[in-house]
Amino acid sequence: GWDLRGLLRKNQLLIATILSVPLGIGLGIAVRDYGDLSQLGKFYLGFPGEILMRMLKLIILPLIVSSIITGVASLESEVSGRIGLRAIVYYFTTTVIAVVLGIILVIAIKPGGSVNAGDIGRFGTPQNMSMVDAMLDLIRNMFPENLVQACFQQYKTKREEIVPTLGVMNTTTVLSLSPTTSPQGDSSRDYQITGSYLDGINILGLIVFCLVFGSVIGKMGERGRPLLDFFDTLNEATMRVVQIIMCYMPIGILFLIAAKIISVDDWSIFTKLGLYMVTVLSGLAIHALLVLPLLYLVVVRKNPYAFAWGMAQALLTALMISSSSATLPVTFQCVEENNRVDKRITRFMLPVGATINMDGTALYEAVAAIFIAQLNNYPLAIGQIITISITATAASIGAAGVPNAGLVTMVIVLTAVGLPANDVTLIIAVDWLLDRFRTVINVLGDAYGAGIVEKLSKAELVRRTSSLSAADPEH
Ligand code: DAS
Repeated sequence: GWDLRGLLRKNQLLIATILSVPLGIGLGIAVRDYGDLSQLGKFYLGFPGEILMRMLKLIILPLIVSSIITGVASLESEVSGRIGLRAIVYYFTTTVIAVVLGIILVIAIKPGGSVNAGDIGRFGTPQNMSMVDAMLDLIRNMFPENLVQACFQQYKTKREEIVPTLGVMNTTTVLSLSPTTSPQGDSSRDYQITGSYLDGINILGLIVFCLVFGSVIGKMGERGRPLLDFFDTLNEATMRVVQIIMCYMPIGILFLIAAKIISVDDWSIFTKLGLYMVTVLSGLAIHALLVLPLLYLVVVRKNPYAFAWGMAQALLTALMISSSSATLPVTFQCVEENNRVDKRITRFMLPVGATINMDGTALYEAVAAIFIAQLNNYPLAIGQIITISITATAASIGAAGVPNAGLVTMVIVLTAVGLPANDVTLIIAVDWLLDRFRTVINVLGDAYGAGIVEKLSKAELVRRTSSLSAADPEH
C-alpha cells in the first residue's frame, strides 16, 4: 500500500505549494469582500510575496555566474573530440528549436491577451525603434562596459538620456554611475530609477561573459581546475540557497495570490492562465511527439516511438519527481538496458545533458516571458524576442536539473527584457505542474540525444573497439 506518511513527508513542500494557491485565493476574496482592510490589505497583504520575488532576484547573480560557468566548463572538459562536438550541436539545435516553437505558439495563441502593437509599451518606451538600432543595441548590451559594477551596484539612469532602447530595455547600457547634481543642484530630481524592473544587472552581458569565461576555463584543463572547483562549490551553495527560498515559496505564493485577487478585478486572468498552460503543454507535446522523434528517425532510421517507449520508466519518474538529475539513474538504465545505447556515449552525454540540455525548460521560459509581456500589454520588439530566445536558451543551460529550477532562472529572462518579475505570481501558482512536464521533455531530449550521437559516432566507436581489442586481444 501507499506509504502515505512517507509520501506526505517527502512532498510536504510540494503539497504546501499546491495548497497555497486556493488558500491565497480564499484569503484574497475574504479581505476584498468582507474585511474593511481592503485598502490596507492591498498594500500590505502583498508584502510577504514581494519578499519572495526579491529573494528570487537576489539569487540571480550567483545562479547565472556559477551555473553557466560550470555547465559550459564541464562541457568543454568533457568534450572528447568529435563525439563531444556532436553532443553540443545536438543540445544547441534541439534547445533552439524548442525556444522557437514556444515563441511561435505563444504569439499565435496569445494566452495573455492580444497586444495592440504600436502602443507605447507600458514602461513608456517608444515603439519606433528601427530594427537596425534594436539589433545594434542588442549586440552592444552583450558587452557591458564595466562587469564588476554591472553586477553589484544598483544603477540609476538618467531618464532623459536613456537611449529609447526598446529592444532590450532593461539591459540598456548604463549611461552614468555616480549621481551628478543637476544644474538645480538637486540630484534626486536628476535621476529616476526607471521602474522596479530595472534591476541594474546587465543580464545579457553577464550571460555572454559567463559562456565565454566558462569555455575558457574548461579548455584550461588541470590549470583551470581550482577555478572550476570554486564555481562548482559556488553553484552547490547557490542551489542550497534556492532550496531555502523554495521553503518560503508557499508563504510567498499565498500572499502574492491574495494580493493579486484584491487588485485584479477581471477574473479573466484565470482563463488567461489556463490558456498559458495549454500553450506550454502543447509546445512540449509537439516537441516530444514530433520534433525529437523526427530528428531521431532521420538520423538513426529506427522507430522513435519504440525508443520513447523504452524510456517510459524514466519519463514517469521525471513526471513524479520533476528533477532531471534525480531521474538520472533511471535514465541511464532505460537508455542502456532498454535502448541499448553504447555506454561510452551515455556516460558522457546523460549527466551533462541532464544539467545543460533542457528543451522543456527553454520552451517554457520563452513562453512564460512573452505571456507576461502580453499580460502587461507590452508589445515586444524583435530585439526583445531575440533577447528572450538567447536568455531562455542560456537560462536553460544554467538551470540545474532540480525542481523549480526553470522558475528561478525564468526571472533571469524577465529581467533581461525589462518585464516586471512580480507577475511571476501567476506562473508560480501553476509551476509545480508545468515543471513536471518540462522535466519529462528534458529527460526525453537527453535520451534521444544519446541515441542520435551514438549513431553519428559509429565510426569512432567501432575504431575504438577494434583498437582496444587489437591492443589486448582478450578484451
Ligand atoms: N525541474 C527541472 C528539471 O529537473 C526543469 C525545470 O525546472 O525547468 O529538469
